[in-house]
Amino acid sequence: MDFDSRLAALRARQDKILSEPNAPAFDDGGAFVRYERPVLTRLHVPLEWRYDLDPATNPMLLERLAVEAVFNAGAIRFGGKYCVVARVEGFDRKSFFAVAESDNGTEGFRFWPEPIEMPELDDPAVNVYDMRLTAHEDGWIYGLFCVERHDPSRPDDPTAAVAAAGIARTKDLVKWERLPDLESPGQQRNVVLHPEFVDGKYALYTRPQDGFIDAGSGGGIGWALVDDMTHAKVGADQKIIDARLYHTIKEVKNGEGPAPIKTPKGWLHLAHGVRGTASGLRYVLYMFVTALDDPSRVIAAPGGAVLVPWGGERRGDSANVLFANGWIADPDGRVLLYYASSDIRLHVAESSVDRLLDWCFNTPPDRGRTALSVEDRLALIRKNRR
Ligand code: M1P
Repeated sequence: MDFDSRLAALRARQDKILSEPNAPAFDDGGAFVRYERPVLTRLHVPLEWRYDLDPATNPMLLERLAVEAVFNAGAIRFGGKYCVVARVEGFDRKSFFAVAESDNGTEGFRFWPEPIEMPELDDPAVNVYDMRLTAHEDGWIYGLFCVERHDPSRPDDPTAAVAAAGIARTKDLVKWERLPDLESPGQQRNVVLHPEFVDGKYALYTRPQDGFIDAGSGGGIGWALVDDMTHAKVGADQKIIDARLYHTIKEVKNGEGPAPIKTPKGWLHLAHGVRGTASGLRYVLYMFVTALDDPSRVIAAPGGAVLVPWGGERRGDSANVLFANGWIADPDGRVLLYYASSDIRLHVAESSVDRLLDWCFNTPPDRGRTALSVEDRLALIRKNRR
């Protein structure tokens, strides 16, 4: 195939993908309704980002900077559009951030012309990913994300990494002011900024961890107040507000998803829980609600997951993973959740604040033992048989 025919074929395939409609699928769980197609994949990434389109320097039109995955996206309503800041990962394993927008939030996502140029610190990160966006009441949009570096204490081990929380802020999603990384006594990932001041301070959901992958003694989702986001610092006294627990969906680790949504009945949270299986770690999504007068106090903790990887979602770069760090609540109460499957593609699922509150307050909690779980199920069956 010559250059022009190959380019025409690539453009035709991408135009088709970008214009495909998306529709809700039937979902027997009902808390969220998944949409049929992913909203972003590697094939949505503009050709200009991947190919040298000059026939003189790339006569065979080979892909020069291939992209493997588009996933784990922060989300925000901005300029009348539904915007996500996606994690885009090249074949070189380096991730970067890129904004894509849609008119209705469920289809037609298109990347802005260029990826985000995130300023570096004096100690540059080797990789950055999983941005949580928070429109804070101080007027800034904050992006908190994982920064990964080679572990300086183990220079001879090429697999040794350390994770910290990177912090940047913006007014337009284009120009970002990079702030110092969160100072923390241990490693951190999945750090999220609460959208309001609490006792006059910034409030962070944290995820203390001993190792790069292992939470170790890190007990779960933590909480800490911070005076100043331009020099954010947490101590070892982060309060664990949602603990890891034996024989639950969050036995190995957990982490806050997007910034919580404020509702009349409390702050709605979405998080991921991880357990070990014979085929590796399994990531599912779960929810909880915290009090309006104290966002660190859990007032509803439905048992189990709200979404688990199923069907084709199980296939990807890291199989059996659902991960979410972005959602958008519309003024009419509609909630769009942007969740990624198996570290490779981004999907959308729809719900509403009322539906999620119903699910959170009326799903029985995990009472910790199989006998109690049978008790709950029998109560349900017998109520239905009356
Ligand atoms: O591969 C699954 C996820 O693993 C990490 O998340 P966590 O530390 O919460 O387990 C992150 O690398 C995340 O990006 C990835 O999706």
